[in-house]
Amino acid sequence: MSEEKMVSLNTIDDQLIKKAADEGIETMWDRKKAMKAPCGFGEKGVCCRICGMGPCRVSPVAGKGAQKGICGATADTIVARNFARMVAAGTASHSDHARDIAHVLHMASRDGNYQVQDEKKLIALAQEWEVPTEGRDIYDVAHEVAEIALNEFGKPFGTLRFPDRAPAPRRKIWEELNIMPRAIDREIATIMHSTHMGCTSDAESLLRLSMRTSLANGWGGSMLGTELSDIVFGTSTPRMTEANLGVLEEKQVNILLHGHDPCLSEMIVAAAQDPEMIKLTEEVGAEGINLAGMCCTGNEVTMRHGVKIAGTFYQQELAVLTGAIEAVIVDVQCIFPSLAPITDCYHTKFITTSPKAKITGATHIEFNEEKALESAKVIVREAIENYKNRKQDKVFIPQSKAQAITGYSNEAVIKQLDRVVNSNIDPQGTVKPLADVIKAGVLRGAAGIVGCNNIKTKHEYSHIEIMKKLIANDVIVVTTGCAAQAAAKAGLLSKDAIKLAGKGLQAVCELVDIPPVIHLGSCVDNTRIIRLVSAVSEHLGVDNSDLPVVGVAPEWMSEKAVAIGTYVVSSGIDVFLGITPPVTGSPEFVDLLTNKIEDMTGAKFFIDENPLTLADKILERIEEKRTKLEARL
Ligand code: SF4
Ligand code: WCC
Ligand code: FE2
Repeated sequence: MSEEKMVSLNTIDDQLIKKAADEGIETMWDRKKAMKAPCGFGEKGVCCRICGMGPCRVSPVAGKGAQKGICGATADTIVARNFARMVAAGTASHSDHARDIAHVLHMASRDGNYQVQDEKKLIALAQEWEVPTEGRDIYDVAHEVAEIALNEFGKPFGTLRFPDRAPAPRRKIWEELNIMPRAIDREIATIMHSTHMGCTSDAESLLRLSMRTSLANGWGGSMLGTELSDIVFGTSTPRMTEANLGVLEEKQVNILLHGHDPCLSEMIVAAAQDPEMIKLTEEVGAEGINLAGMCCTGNEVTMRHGVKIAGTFYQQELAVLTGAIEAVIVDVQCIFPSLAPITDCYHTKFITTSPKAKITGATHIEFNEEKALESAKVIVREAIENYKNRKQDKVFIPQSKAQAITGYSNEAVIKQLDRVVNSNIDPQGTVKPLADVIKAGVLRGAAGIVGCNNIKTKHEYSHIEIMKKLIANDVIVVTTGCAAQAAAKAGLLSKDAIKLAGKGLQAVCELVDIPPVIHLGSCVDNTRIIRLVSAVSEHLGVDNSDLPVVGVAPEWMSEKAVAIGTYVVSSGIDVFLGITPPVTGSPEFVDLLTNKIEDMTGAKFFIDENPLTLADKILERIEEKRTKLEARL
């Protein structure tokens, strides 16, 4: 197959798609074909279904069809409302995930399934929130911190706590724009209210509401997700792993962990090491239990345990097509409902575990946090017992995998940086070395490349092309989500990739002993990126928008990504999108996102579906920001 025709960068994917065709199994590519051309109205964001008088589809091109909805809403209103609702949904998803982790911290106990793994981080957070720690049992502190965290969702008065962590100039901007986020749930509810029929019609107001809600995600729900996960499950340290479908094992029980919530996957990791489970594995004649992760659950467990990465979002069906998976265990988010019919074609069990994500045709075994390990063992047992049903003639495990280093928390990054600190002169434990090399121009800048896969592009082509181009031009890359897994599969998370970097980045990687593309975790962990950027800004005494740093979502698809992009821009960092969001029906809203928002936040969105020219624009913008920074320092 010629390279352009391949669905992804990986030839193995095309082999598996062919296997699907041979076996008469439908995949997302078949459904994409059946979908034909997407609806032009939906694509431009000008379809409104908000009230029962609709749906109203307005024509973005003047003179052709209806210009206004029945209530008089214009294309600008409809586009802005739809965008705001995407931000609300994304914020809800990340934040509700964090809420579950807060509950788990609240139930943590010394002899329970969930314990405090990072006491230092807990104490630091307790002190930040003025919770007494002296002479107290660590679990009392944990429970009080968890309660405060839970109150961040619905407190009736005041604003959120974490925005206090942002650099002072940034907080001032948020205050002036009146976008300092209040309680997390409140911001989501306000958007749902304001976008109800007959409320806000002004596009700029809708954007400001979206910004405030997105900040309740980035400096609220998501940040809680990261912080509390580190406290309960441990703050990650670098570890070696492998990535791509070749990590599946022919003679072991393969369990695919897919979704987002580490409360479940942490327990599955523990259950898989349980002597009772190991014994059962021997009884069924398997040589062991092989866990493999996908999407953010995959990121969470690879960060903390080095669990291998099976693949990214778009490979979820392909993983099943290997015929070698005993169970796909899912929690929430980014799970295709098609996994039910596709697993039916094999012996694979598809097990849903969350009441928030029940899927027709799946086996639902509800995960009970109160009896977490027991619950996880029931699920793992299902997988082990299913090993005997594997149909050898249907198995095809592609022999493709790459080495990767995962698990860089900000703490781990700073520890690496300490290697180059002369402790006679400078204190350890700061971002100074990073700020110094950016200031000096050894590194031209930094990019956070994050987000999903999207069938609208050749999978992973954009991620990898952009990453390669940036590192070759001395821009260090940090990555999360499925972009991180794409990088892992392409070998960019290994030190072997240092040779692909420019001279400056090469020198930094050698000295600090890191790969040129650094895995910072799951999608909620994008908050690690904004904190790292903020730490560098504070160190240099500037605002985030003065730094030569960018966010990039080359292949985004989820509403969560829209919320992330909006909080990143609201945090003063430009965002480059490789997929056009459904906003083009409103030239006014496009102008707000790609131009006017810069007057408000110092950053804006760039949209370009060609990864090569998108990468050029990123480099250009980084140089522009450098000039601005040099003038300031
Ligand atoms: Fe149509 Fe207005 Fe109702 Fe939307 S809110 S469906 S534009 S009448
Ligand atoms: Ni985050 Fe995107 Fe992956 Fe899902 S797991 S597909 S939101 S990047
Ligand atoms: Fe995710």
